[in-house]
Amino acid sequence: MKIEDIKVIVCSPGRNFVTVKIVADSGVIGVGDATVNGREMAVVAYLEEHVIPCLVGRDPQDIEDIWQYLYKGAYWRKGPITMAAIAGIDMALWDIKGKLANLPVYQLLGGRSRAGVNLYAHAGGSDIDDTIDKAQTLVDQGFKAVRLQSAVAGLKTTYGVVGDKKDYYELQGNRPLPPEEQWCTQKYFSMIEALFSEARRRLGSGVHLLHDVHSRLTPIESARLGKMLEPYHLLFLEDASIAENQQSYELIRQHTTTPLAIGETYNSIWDCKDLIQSQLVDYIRAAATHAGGITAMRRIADFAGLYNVRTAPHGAPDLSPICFSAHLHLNTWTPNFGIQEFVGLGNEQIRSVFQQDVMIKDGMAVVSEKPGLGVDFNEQAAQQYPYKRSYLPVSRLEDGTVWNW
Ligand code: EZ4
Ligand code: CO
Repeated sequence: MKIEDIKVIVCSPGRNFVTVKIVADSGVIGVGDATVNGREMAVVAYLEEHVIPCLVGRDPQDIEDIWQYLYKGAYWRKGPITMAAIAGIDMALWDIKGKLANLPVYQLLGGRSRAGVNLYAHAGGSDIDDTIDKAQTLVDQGFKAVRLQSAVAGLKTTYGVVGDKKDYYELQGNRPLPPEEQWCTQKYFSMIEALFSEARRRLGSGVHLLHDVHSRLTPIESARLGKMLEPYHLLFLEDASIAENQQSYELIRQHTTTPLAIGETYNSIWDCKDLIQSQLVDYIRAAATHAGGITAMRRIADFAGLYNVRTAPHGAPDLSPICFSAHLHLNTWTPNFGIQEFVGLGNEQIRSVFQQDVMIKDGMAVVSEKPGLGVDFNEQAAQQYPYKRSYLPVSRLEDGTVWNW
C-alpha cells in the first residue's frame, strides 16, 4: 500500500484550523489536526515544503517508522511547529490504520479502560456571582466538573472570560494583530479565594472544581495560591507557573496539597519528563496536536502511569474536532486517564466542516465506534471559510513589562 497524496487544508469556520488529509492508493483517507494557534501558516509551510515530498509513495501502515523518520530524520528535533506537523500526519495515519482494520482507533491502542470519558466544562464570568451562575447551569446540564474563571476587577480583560463576545469563536477568531492585555497579581489575589469559597458555598462539595492560572504566577506565588485554595478541594490547579525549568515546581509542591496540572503547550515527552518522574504534578495536559500525535501521547501516558500522574488532555477551541476525537480514543484506552477539557462541539460552521461522531451525555463523552477516528472532513465546506490571520493576545504588567499571557 502507498500514500498517493497528502494535502494541507487551512480553513477558518469561526477560527483557523490546519487539517492534514492523506489519501492512500486503496482510496482510504485519513485526517489529522496540525493547528498551532496564531502560527498556523508556519506548520503549513513545514508540511508542504519539508514533510510531504518525503512521504508520498511510502506505506501508510508504517506509522512508527514515519514518526521516527520525521522526528529523528529532520536532525532538528522537537519544537511546536515540527511536532504539530508530525502530529497531523500521525493522526491521519492512525485514522487510516483504523479504517483498514475496520476498527475504531481505541481498539488498536488496546481497547477500553472505561465506558466513557469524563469532561470538565468552562464557566467564565464577569464577576464571582456570574461565574457561579454559569457553573450552576453546567452542573444542571449534567457536568460533574467545571473550570471557574472570573474577571479580575480593575483589569480590562481576563483570560477565560468571554466578556461582551458571543463565544470563544468571536473572541479568538479575528485578531489581525495581537491585542494587548494587562496582568496584575495583586488584583488577582484579592478575588481568587472568594471565587472558590463562594463556589463551594453555592455549588456544594459534589462537583469537581478546577482553575487555570494560565502561567501568570511565579512559583512562590503559586505555592501561596495552592495553599490558599486547599480548603476548596480543587480537582486541579492548571498552569500555575511556567515550568521551562521543570525543577521550579519543587517549590510549589513543597507547600501545597492542591493537585497540579500542566502541559498544554508541551511538544514532547522531554518537556514533562522531570515533572512526571519527580511526581511534581498530578495531571499531564499534553495534546495530541501539539505533542506529536497519538504515537507520542501513548508514550507520555504510559510513562506518566509509572508515577501516578494522570492524563488530562488540553481541549481548547483551537484544537480541531479531529484532535478532540483523537483524545477520546486515547482517553478511552489510557488506564491512567484523569479528565478531558471540553468547550463544546463547536459552532454550526465548524460542525459543517468536521462531522464528528460522538455522544455527550451527563458530562461524559462516548467515543465513536466507527473505523478510524470517526471524523468526516468536508473539504468543500472548508473552502467556504478561508484562512484569516489571527493572533493570541500578548500580556503586560501595569508598568508595561511583557508578561506570560
Ligand atoms: O489559552 O488554547 O486550558 N486552556 C487554555 C487555552 C489556551 C489556548 C491557547 O491557544 O489555556 O484556552
Ligand atoms: Co490552559
